[in-house]
Amino acid sequence: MPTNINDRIALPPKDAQKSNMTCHFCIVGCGYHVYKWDSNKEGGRPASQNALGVDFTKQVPPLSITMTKAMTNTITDKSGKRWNIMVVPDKECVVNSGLSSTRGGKMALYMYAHDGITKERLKNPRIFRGDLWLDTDWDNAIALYAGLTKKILDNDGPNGLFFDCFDHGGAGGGFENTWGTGKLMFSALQTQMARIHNRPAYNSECHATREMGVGELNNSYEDAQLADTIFCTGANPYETQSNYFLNHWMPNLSGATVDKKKKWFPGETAAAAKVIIVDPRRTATIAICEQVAGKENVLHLDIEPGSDTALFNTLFSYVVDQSWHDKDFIAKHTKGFEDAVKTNRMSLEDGSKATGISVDRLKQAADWAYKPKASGHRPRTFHPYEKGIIWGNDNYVIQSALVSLVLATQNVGRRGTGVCRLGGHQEGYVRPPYPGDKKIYIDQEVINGKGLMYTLWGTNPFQTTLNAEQHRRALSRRAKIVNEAIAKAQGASTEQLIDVIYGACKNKGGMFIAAMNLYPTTISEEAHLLLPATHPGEMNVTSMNGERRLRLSEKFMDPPGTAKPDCLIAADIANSLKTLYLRDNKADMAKRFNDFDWKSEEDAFNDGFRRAGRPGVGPIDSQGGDTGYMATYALLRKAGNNGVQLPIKRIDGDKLIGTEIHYDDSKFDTKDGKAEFKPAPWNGLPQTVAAQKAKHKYWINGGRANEVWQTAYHDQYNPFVRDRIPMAFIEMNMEDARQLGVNPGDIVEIFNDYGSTYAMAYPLKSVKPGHTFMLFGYIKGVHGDVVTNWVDRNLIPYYKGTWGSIRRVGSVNDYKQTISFKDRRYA
Ligand SMILES: Nc1nc2c(c(=O)[nH]1)N[C@H]1C(S)=C(S)[C@@H](COP(=O)(O)OP(=O)(O)OC[C@H]3O[C@@H](n4cnc5c(=O)[nH]c(N)nc54)[C@H](O)[C@@H]3O)O[C@H]1N2
Ligand SMILES: Nc1nc2c(c(=O)[nH]1)N[C@H]1C(S)=C(S)[C@@H](COP(=O)(O)OP(=O)(O)OC[C@H]3O[C@@H](n4cnc5c(=O)[nH]c(N)nc54)[C@H](O)[C@@H]3O)O[C@H]1N2
Ligand code: SF4
Ligand SMILES: [Mo]
Repeated sequence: MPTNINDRIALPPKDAQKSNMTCHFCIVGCGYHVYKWDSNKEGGRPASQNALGVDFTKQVPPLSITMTKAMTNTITDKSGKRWNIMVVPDKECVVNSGLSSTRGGKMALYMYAHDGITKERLKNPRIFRGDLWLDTDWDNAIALYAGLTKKILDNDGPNGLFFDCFDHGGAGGGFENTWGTGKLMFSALQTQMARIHNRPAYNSECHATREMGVGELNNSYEDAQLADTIFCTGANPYETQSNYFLNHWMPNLSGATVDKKKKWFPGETAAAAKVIIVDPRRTATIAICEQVAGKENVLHLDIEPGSDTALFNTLFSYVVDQSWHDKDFIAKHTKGFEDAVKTNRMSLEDGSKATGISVDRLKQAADWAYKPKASGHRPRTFHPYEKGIIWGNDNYVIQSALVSLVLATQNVGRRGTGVCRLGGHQEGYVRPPYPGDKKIYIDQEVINGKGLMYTLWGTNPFQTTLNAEQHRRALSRRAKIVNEAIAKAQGASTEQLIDVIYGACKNKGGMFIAAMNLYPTTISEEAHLLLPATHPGEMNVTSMNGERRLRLSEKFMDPPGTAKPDCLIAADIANSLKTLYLRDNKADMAKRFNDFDWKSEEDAFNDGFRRAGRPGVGPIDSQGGDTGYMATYALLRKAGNNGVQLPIKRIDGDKLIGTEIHYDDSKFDTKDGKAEFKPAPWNGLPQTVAAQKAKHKYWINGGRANEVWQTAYHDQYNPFVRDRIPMAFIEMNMEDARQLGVNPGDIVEIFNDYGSTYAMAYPLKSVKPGHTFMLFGYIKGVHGDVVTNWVDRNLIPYYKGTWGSIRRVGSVNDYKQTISFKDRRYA
């Protein structure tokens, strides 16, 4: 009998297996160790008797080790053998130095256990036979998927095949999985009808900055420890990039890294960092900064929603007027400065009017960030940003304004500076080029009845897209047409079923929906085929974090049932299509599906990351270009949780040597190496959004909360999260709530011309009148339902910008009794 330990945490014995795992939730990519051992055994308390090497016979000093029940689990392998696992943060990892977070600390709990909270994981392919989900095997499922794909490809061409696919590789990222899916979509099927998991087209989150020659991940986490000022825009890093904030910003704000800074800045004066946070709402991050750095070192610029461009332009103009810009750098290494000075010009008074920030505070921000120091040196100001401006009021123009300000003050390429995305999830982009030359608004195509088959690969647009209600309803209508047809096809062979489905899609406006996922999720309400995927721990997977740190997370357990790595699912589909085309004697078509003969995810890694290379870096060969080919699984295993920062420069013995910071040679990613200023005119709110604002009283801001990971695909089964957040909460102003007759825990409807949704009211003192903040992407209550369909010129949405009306719907007694309505901003 396995020991079922509930009164204590079982310690790993000395001989427990140990492997490395990069946290598969946020971008930060904290290093963890996985211990795995026979569940009949337990390590002893003396240091000599447990694999952690910690002496538990005495009280362990405070904060010397983080270990909770959620960091443990008992799993069962394919043979029925039970194992205990423990997933604990790695002290030696430079990213997190032993810290965990409320998300990463739950990794063990979120590994598959047939009797655990993950028991709903997909174990086998499932097919929806008109009104019921039924299990099937891979041969049957792939025959249907590949057969229907071929029929569409042959009759309608590749653009009948729609994809909504991750660009990071699924949970934990994965160069293996982006490559597998990308090779299938782009070089094999050659469809242009693809969008990315978080936006309605195949495009970039950073068009402007890339065009300006400044890639978005250009420094190291250590630079946040070295900066004089951190100027953070549209992000809430305590809740969304937790250990980057705690392990790298905090020590600088508290003054702990001052001595280290002196080493970096000979002759320069150095003090604890100041921090400027640009966010219309007061966040937990701001509250914590004030505690650690003192209020006098924190400047919260609570700008009017969507007025970031005006702020950056005002600061830019003021800096130039004060002659604080770096004339030498501008002359030698940039172009377009004069144009930007003209177009972006904004006086302090106009800036103050547009942003709602007083002239004094605007000047104070400029002083902190750009005024030369007493020692005569230019301050080192780090400009991190994330979804508040990426999903802000015109992504392209905001980034143009921000990076122009950064270039004028040379706050990139020097240690302690950088203008960087804080990031979302782990990254793992490697794909053949997108086969189209224009961007296509896929959601609109779906709504307009285009396309015949839609594959949702590791995404959930039901909860996360813009204009989500209309999109969901269109999919639902179209899926039901297929259901009706399938239900009537009693006893049909796979070939016959393909004809039936094709007919329903082609002639009746139906759409066949397939999804590769870990769980059934809310997508299963409308999908027809579900294919079970694996996540880190169940496969080997490589990813990089927000400082381009590449690591290998090692497989240590079996996946549930017959679940497969996404890259191998892609290979199954491609190989099946190849066989079908060979059978048809279409050698030219069959050829497109060549080179998917991968036996393992390592083959996909070698084919993609190592051989084909990363876009923008060029083909990988030993002659130069990128040197990613050096990164073998074997070397990455050796490199452990500290991995290597891309791009790799060389190998010393068996050590991969990487790159800490970009542009330290002032050579930027443009043809002539000069960074390019971009004009960024301030235009106010887009028409579509302004129209909602004119009609509806409340700004419906949306975003994340510390304890919830994305669409809550794991969290929804965890009482720790679900009991606290049974449905999406909406923070609102106390007085607004009073006027609406709304009490904490009441259900409210939020609505505008685009849709309507429900949320649980969460009135707070710290929320401004007329403002709200709703948890995004949740299982119950979808913020995207009231997000407009507006996109910028590159089809980037403005998720953060929508206005709506609110009315009280009712109240749920349970919520009132069991949920705390305290402010998450540390008081
Ligand atoms: N706990 C947790 N962490 C996560 C995630 C998660 O689901 N849960 N998801 C990960 C992913 S994929 C991502 S992309 C990141 C996102 O990370 P963040 O961007 O930090 O998170 P958000 O909460 O989406 O938005 C940040 C802030 O933008 C502000 N904002 C809204 N409008 C404006 C505006 O007009 N101007 C400015 N300056 N700010 C504005 C909001 O008030 C909000 O505080 O988080 C990652 N980390
Ligand atoms: N209103 C509003 N909408 C937003 C945003 C916002 O701020 N506001 N933010 C946007 C952003 S930044 C993001 S990142 C998106 C997130 O939107 P999505 O990417 O759609 O959401 P996720 O929950 O990250 O993951 C999607 C699905 O992948 C599955 N999954 C997890 N790991 C794997 C894997 O390894 N393989 C496979 N096949 N499946 C896997 C999960 O079960 C889940 O169903 O939402 C976007 N939408
Ligand atoms: S900060 Fe991010 S990467 Fe680190 S443990 Fe938390 S969720 Fe994981
Ligand atoms: Mo994201």
